[in-house]
Amino acid sequence: MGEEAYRVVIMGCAGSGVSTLANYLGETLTGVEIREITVDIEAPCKPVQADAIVYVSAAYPREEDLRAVRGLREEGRGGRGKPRLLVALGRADLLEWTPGSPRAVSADAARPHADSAGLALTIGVVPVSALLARASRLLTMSDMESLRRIASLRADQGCARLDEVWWYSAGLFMERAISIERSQRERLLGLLDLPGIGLAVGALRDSPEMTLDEMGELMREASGIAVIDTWVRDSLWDAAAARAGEARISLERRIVQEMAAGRGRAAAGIRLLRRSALLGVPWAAERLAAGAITRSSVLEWAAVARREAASARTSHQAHAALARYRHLLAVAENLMTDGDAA
Ligand SMILES: Nc1nc2c(ncn2[C@@H]2O[C@H](COP(=O)(O)OP(=O)(O)OP(=O)(O)O)[C@@H](O)[C@H]2O)c(=O)[nH]1
Ligand SMILES: [Mg+2]
Repeated sequence: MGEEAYRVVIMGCAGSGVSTLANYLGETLTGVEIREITVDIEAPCKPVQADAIVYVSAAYPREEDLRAVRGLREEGRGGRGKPRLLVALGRADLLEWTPGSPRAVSADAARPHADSAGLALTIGVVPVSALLARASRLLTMSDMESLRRIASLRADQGCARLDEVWWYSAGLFMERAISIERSQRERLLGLLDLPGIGLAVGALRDSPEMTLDEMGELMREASGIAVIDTWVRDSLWDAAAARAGEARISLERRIVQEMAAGRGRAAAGIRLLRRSALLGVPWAAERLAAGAITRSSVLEWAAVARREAASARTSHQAHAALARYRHLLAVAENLMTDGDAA
């Protein structure tokens, strides 16, 4: 098939949370190249080749952030094959966090910060905590055990507040949270940071029966990552649809040439055209769902795409969803001819 890999670029100034988001995407997307770019304070950014770019901004965008986002948008005006851009406000869990109010730990709570960053950058900004998004997948039973142990400390005394002195710094947590092993203190800080630990402990004090899956769900919800997940997948679908369109055009050209060379070769050409339905979806259809790809699963995805097109809020979204719909119908037709693919 000779397809180039799909590429998602994560960009931002040093320390803004680029690697954590890139790691999350690397762990959740297969068959996609994830590339990190650190914005140089001195030099202007070079053009970026990607199917999608997530720019990670600081809460108070710096001159470098403004320059980089402006540059990416100007590049995006360059017509065909333009990369799409989403701006995220990274490390959102830290923004509204105070030790006594664990409930405020969520990307949603950081929305006003994202809005004011968006005003400075003149583009919509999505608050996200890539750390909590990763944690939602990486937490283990023994992490839950440690969190339960911390939660049970004050709950035993009938006091479900989070005013222990260790909530004030990672150093204090390392020094004072001695009800769990030192290595576990270190692991929890790396995995959740203090706001995330506070959120988990608060949740366990409210619901001691909470399961690991439920904790993962809570972290995912608090992380605000769903917006980025959906946006990146939509961008990759758009890229897949665009590549399928291009592949189809070049195949049609070949078929015309073959037909001109003799009718006997036309049938082979038609087979090639049918196969072209699959050319543009090496990433999407095969990897979106676990398990076998059958005609009925492809038709189900097509129905979802059609519904998305009908409820799209922008013409771009509607166009992308329709492209997916047509594409999946073509894939289903191919499966009908060749039998269900395993
Ligand atoms: N609380 C919290 N910490 C985060 C989050 N994302 C990253 N961090 C922490 O912030 C620090 C920097 O994060 P990185 O993801 O390494 O950021 P980066 O932009 O790649 O940084 P450099 O490669 O050093 O320029 C690390 O200590 C991360 O654990 C987040 O969403 N929440
Ligand atoms: Mg990094």
